[in-house]
Amino acid sequence: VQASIPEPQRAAWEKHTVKNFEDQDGFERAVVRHVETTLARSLFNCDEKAAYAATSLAFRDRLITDWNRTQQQQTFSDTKRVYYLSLEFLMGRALDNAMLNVGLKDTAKAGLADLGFRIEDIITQENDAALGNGGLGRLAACFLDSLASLNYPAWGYGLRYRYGIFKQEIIDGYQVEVPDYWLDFNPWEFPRHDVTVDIQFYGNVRKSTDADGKNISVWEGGEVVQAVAYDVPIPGYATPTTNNLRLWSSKASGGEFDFQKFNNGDYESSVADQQRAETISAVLYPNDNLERGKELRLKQQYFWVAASLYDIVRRFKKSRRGWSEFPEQVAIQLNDTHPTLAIVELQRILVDIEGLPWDQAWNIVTNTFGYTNHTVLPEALEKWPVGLLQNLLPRHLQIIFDINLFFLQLVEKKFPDDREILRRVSIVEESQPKMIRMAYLAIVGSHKVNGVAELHSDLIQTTIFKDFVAIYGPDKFTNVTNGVTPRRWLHQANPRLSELIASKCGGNGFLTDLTKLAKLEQFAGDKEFRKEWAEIKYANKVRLAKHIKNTLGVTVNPASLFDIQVKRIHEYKRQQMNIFGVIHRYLALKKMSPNERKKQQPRVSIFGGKAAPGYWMAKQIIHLINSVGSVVNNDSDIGDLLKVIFLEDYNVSKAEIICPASDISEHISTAGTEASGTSNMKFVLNGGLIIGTCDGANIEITREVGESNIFLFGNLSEDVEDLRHAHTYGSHAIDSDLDAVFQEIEKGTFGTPHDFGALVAAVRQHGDYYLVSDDFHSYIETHRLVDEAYRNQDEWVSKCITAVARMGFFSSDRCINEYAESIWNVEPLPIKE
Ligand code: 7GP
Repeated sequence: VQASIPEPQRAAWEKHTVKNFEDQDGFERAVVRHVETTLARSLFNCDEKAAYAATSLAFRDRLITDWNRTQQQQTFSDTKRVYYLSLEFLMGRALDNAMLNVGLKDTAKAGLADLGFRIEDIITQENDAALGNGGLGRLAACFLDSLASLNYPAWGYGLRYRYGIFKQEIIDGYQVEVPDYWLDFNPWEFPRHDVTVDIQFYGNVRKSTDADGKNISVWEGGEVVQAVAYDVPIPGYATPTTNNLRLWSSKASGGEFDFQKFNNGDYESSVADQQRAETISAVLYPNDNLERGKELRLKQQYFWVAASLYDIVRRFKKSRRGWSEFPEQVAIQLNDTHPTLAIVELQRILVDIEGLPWDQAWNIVTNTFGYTNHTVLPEALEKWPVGLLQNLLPRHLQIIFDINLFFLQLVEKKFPDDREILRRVSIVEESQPKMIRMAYLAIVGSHKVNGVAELHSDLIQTTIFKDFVAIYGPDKFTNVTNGVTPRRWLHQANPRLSELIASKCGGNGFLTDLTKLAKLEQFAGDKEFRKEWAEIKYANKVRLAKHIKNTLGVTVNPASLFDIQVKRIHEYKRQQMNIFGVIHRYLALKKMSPNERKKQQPRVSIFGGKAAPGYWMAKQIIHLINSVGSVVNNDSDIGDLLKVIFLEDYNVSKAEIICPASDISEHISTAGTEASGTSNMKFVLNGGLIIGTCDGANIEITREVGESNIFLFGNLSEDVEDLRHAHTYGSHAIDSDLDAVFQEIEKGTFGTPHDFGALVAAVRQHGDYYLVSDDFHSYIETHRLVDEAYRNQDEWVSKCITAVARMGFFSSDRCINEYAESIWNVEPLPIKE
C-alpha cells in the first residue's frame, strides 16, 4: 500500500502532516483555535465548559496522531495482538490522564492560567465515563492503561452505553437512582461510521449441502441490527503507544428508518424499529456480582461479541495467513463469562462460514481464548435458559450442544462409568428449565483459566471448578493477582505524594517500575521525611473535608482519624458490620464521663458506594448508615469524637479524592467471598493503612507489607463452611456487644426500628450467612488497636511509609506482564517516532 503512492503526492502529504504542540505557546494556540473554530466561540463567551472542550480537543489532536502511528506500525509489523473483551470499562475522566501520560500537564496548567483559567476547574468539567459497576470494570480500565504503557499491541472491545452506571442521590437517607447521560459532549470518542457490522438475531437453521456435497448449517431469517464502532484512544504513559478501545453502538440496520414503511405512511413503526435496535446498547446493567437472566442482556452480549469477532477476523484476514496461524496472531481474553459466546461465535465463523472441519476449528478456538473468573458467589455465575438461546441464537445453541457432546465424550474416556461427574460438569444443566452454564463453556473453550488473587485462584480450583481440574489437570488453571495503575492511582490522584516519592526514589521511574518504591523504606525513620509525608496526608484530608462540607454541609475535623469504606454496597462486603461497629463506638462514647471522652481518638467514619437498584438489603444498609449519621452528627455529647458520613455517588473521579485521604480503610468481606479487591491496593499505595479480613488480595498485601503494617481480624476462609453449618444446625448465640447494638436499634434511637428489622434479622434469625456476629468481637477489638496505634503518630507514619515502599507488586503493569507471558504469549512493540 505504502509503495503504491507516487513520490510527489507523498511529499505533499509529508509537508502538511500535523505537527503536535510541544510547548505552552503551541498549546494556547491550539486551545484558541478550537474555541474560535470548532466551538464557534470567542474570548468573550468562553466559559469553563468551553475551555474544557477546547483543552480536550487540543489533547485529542495529539493523541490521534500518536494513535494513527501506533495502529500503522502495529499493522505493518504483523505481530500478535491481544483483545480484551469486557462488558465494562470504568474509565473515569480522560483529560487529566491524557495530560499526565503525554507529560504536558504543567504546560497546560500554565497555558490555561495565561488564558484565565485554573486547571482544576477545567478538569472537573468532564463527565466520568462510567461504563462499569465496580472492581471488574475498573480492572479493565487499569489494564488498558498498562497495556499501552508497556507498548503491547492491544485492543479493548466493549459496548458504548448511552447511559453508564446511574447517578446516586441520597434523599431522606435513601438511595435514589438518576440516569447518567454522559454523552452530551464527549471529545474522547471517534465515531467510525464506516466501520459497521450487521448482527443477526432470531431466525432459524436449515440443513443443507455445499458445492462439494458437504453438510452445512445455514442460519437465516430473523432480524438484523447494525453495530457502529466508536473508537477511544488509550495513551500509554511516557510512550507514543496509543492503543484503541473500540465500543460498539447499536443502530437500526439500513439507516435511520425503514423507508419502505415510512413511505407507506407507517411512520410510527419505522421509528419503533429504530428505537428497538438502539435499545441494545442503551444501558449498562447496574448489578455487581449478580446476574439476572434478562433477554436484553443476552442480546447485548451477542451483539458486542459478534461485532468484535467480525472485526478481529477481518483484521486477521488482511494478513493473508492460513487459519492455523490464527492463535499465533490473536489472543482474546474473556473478562468473566459475559463474552463467553465469543467462543461459540468463532467456532461458527470457522465451521459454517469458512468451511473448516470441526476439530481443526475447535483447536484454533481453544488456543485463542483465555478466561478470567472474578467471583465465586453462586448468584453471580451466569446461566442462560436453553429456550432463550434457542429463540435468539438457534445456531449457537446447536454448536453449544456439540461442544458439550465432544467434551462429555472426553470426560467419559477419562472417567469411565462415572455418571455423576458427567452430570456435574455438563455445560447443559439438566434442570427445569435446562440452563447453559457459561463458566463451564468458558473453561472448555479456553486454554487458560485464571483467578484474580492467590486465595481466589485456589478456591476456584478446589470448589466451583474442582472437577475441571481433575479433567484437564492443574496446568490449565493459574493465578494472576490483580493490580492497579500507579499513574492514575498515585501520580494523578495524589500529585504531592508522587512528587515526594520521586524526590527519594530517583525520579519518576517508580511510575513505570513500581518495585522502585522499595527505596523509600530507608526513610521510614527519617523525621524530616515523615513530617513532609504527614503534611501531605493532612492536606489530602483537608481536600476531602472540603468536599464533604460542599456536598453534605457537614463539618469534619481533618485532624480526626479518617476511616473509609468505599465500594459497591453488598452484604458480603459487610458495610452492615461497619455501621454496627460505629453504633457500638457511639454507645461506648455515650457511656463515658466527659473526662474519659477527652482521651478518645476522634474519628470520621466515611462510607460510599452504590446499591444495585433491585438489591433491597443493600438499600437498607445505606438507609441505616444515613440514619445513624443524622443522630450521631447532631449529638452535642459527641462533637468531633465521631462523625458518620455517607458520600453520595461514589465513582472513579471521587475515588481519586477519597483514596489519598484515608488513615485507615476497610476491606472486611467474609473470608473467601471477595475475589481480590483492588481498592485495598489503592489505599495502601496512597499512604493509608487497612483493616481487613484474610480474604482476596488482603492476604498478599499482608505478605508484602508485613503483619505489623496491616490490621487483620476475623475468621479464616477454611472455617466459614463449618461456622455456617453451626448457625443452621447448632444454637447460634449472638455476640453480646452486637446484641447491645441491635437493642439500641430496636429502641428506636436511629428511627423507626422496623426500617432496620431485616438487617437485624439477617444475623439473629436467618443464619447470619456472612458471619457478622462471628467476626464482630475481633473487629471491634482490632479497631481499638487502630486507635491505639494512631496515637503514636511517628510510628503510624513510619508504618505507612514502609507499607508504600513494599507495594511494588501491586501494579497492573506486573499483572499485564504475567498475562502476556503465561496466557497470551505476546511481546511489546515499541512505537518509533
Ligand atoms: C470483582 C470482585 O468482586 C473483586 O474482588 C475483584 O477485585 C474485581 O472483580 C476485579 O477482579 N467482581 C466483580 O466486579 C463482578 O461483578 C461478577 O464479578 C462478574
